[in-house]
Order: sequence, then structure tokens, then C-alpha cells
Amino acid sequence: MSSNGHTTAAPPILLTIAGFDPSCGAGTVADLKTFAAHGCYGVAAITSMTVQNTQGVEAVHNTPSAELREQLEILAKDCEIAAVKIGMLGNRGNALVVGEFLDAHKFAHVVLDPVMKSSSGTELLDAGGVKYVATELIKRASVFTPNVPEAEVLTGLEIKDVSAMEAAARKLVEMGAPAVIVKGGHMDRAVDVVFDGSELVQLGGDRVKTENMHGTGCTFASALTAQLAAGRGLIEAATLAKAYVTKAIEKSYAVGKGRMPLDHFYRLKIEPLARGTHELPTHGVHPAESGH
Ligand code: PXL
Repeated sequence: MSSNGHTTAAPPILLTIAGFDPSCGAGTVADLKTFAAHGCYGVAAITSMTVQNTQGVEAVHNTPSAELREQLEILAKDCEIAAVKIGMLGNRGNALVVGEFLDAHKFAHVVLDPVMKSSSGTELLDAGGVKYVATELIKRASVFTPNVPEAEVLTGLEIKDVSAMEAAARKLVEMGAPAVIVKGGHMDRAVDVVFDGSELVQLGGDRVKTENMHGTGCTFASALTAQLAAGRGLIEAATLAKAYVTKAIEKSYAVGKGRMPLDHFYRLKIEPLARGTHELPTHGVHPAESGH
């Protein structure tokens, strides 16, 4: 029995370090929904309070670095964190805090999604932050997951096809990433390239309705984190994460007037819950009085 008297074993605890999107399609909330959909418990440190709805980002208020450090340390003191997912960092100061945090605590899996811009084009990481990610944070990740525009900025390569994605993946490993997934969601064919330093594979994708989406990158990286925490190898974890994000995109629905969030819980809808089986809390049900 744990010290709080509860006997149920906790599922893997995953930490997301990301920004808050009030429309809850991307960032922290997309991550937490993805963790929950994978049977994991999510904890979160907020790097930035963005002001946005489904139509776009109006303002970005980054968390002061000392406050981000406090959020991270209070979680690390308390929980056994199975894996860490890093998304929007906002600026160099917050990227540095995350670098120190990763040095101070050795985590089994660190998925680093180098978020630079919102889907609508607003800058989510300053130039100093991009430099720190490219030279320092990349080495502290276990898997690095840029999309094509991010891989172009980080490598200086122009990426027009899958072979250029492969070249970028190799270059990012040379720059210090232990493993890289270059996501091809922005390309004609939604192929992702996975490179672990020795094996290079392409993950074929069904291109589903991808324009007008919000939170696909966050969701992929979070699903990958959950699969790695479950003990799967990189290629299997990436394959399952891609399948999950593809299905969640396919099932997305409009919430506001702009970009659509994914349906992170599509799996709950495949078989409607049988009435009476799942809905009634058994502790609130009492036997009928007999005989009257
Ligand atoms: O999709 C990138 C992203 C990540 N994190 C936050 C965001 C966005 C895009 O808008 O708002 C907080």
C-alpha cells in the first residue's frame, strides 16, 4: 500500500513540458489527452501562456524561467517520471532551464519536438532558443521529432522530397540527436523518416485531411512518448504513434471557426459503451428491496 493509503498501482507517469493553448487543440492539453488515451497519467509544466483560439495565435506570454524551474522541480521531487515530452519552449531562457533539468535528472526517454511556429505562423521559439535546441538540447533528447520546416531551419538543408528528409535525419544525428523522426505531414506524401543512427526507415502514411489541422505534431510526439514508456522500440513506437495520429486526424471535428483539433479519444467511440455496464457507479447501486 502506498503512503496515501491507495492500493491501485499508478500507470506510467509522463511529463509534458509545453505551452498552453486555450482552445486545447495543441500544446499541453493535446499532450495530456494523448497520454490519457494511452492509459498514462500526465503531469505538466507550462512554458508559455499563449492567447489563441482555433483561428490563430494573438499573443504569447512566456513563463518566467525561474517559475518554469519551480514547476519542474516540484514534480521531479514527487513523482516517478517514466518519460518526458518537450514541445513549445518559447525562448532561450526556458530552453536552458529544460536543459539543466534534463542534466539533473536522468530520464529513460526524452522526446524533443522542436516547436518553432504555430500552424498559423506565429513564432513560438526565439532565435536564441532555436540555437540552444540545435546545439545543446538536441543532445539531451532520446528522440528528436522535427517537421520538415523545422528540419530545414535546423540543418540549413532544403527539403523537397523523401531523400532530402533522409539527408536531414542523418545530419541531425551528426548534430547530436541519438535518434530522429522527420515528419512529412507538410509534404505531398505524408511519409515520416525514422533514423536511429544505424537503421533508416520510411513510415508510409495515408494522407488524410491535413490542411486545417491543429495539434498534430504535439499529438504524434506525445503518443510516441507513451509508446516508448510502454517499452516499445523506436520503430514500433513511431509506427503506432503515426497510426494513432492519423486516425485522430481522420476523426477530427470543428470546434471553433478555424483549425480543427484532433479527436484524441476516437477509440472510445468505436464501440458505444453498453448501457448499464459502464455508466452506473456500482458503489451507488443498492439491491432492490424484496417482496414489496
Ligand atoms: O503545434 C505547435 C504548437 C505547440 N504548442 C503550442 C501551440 C502550438 C501551435 O499553435 O500553440 C502551445
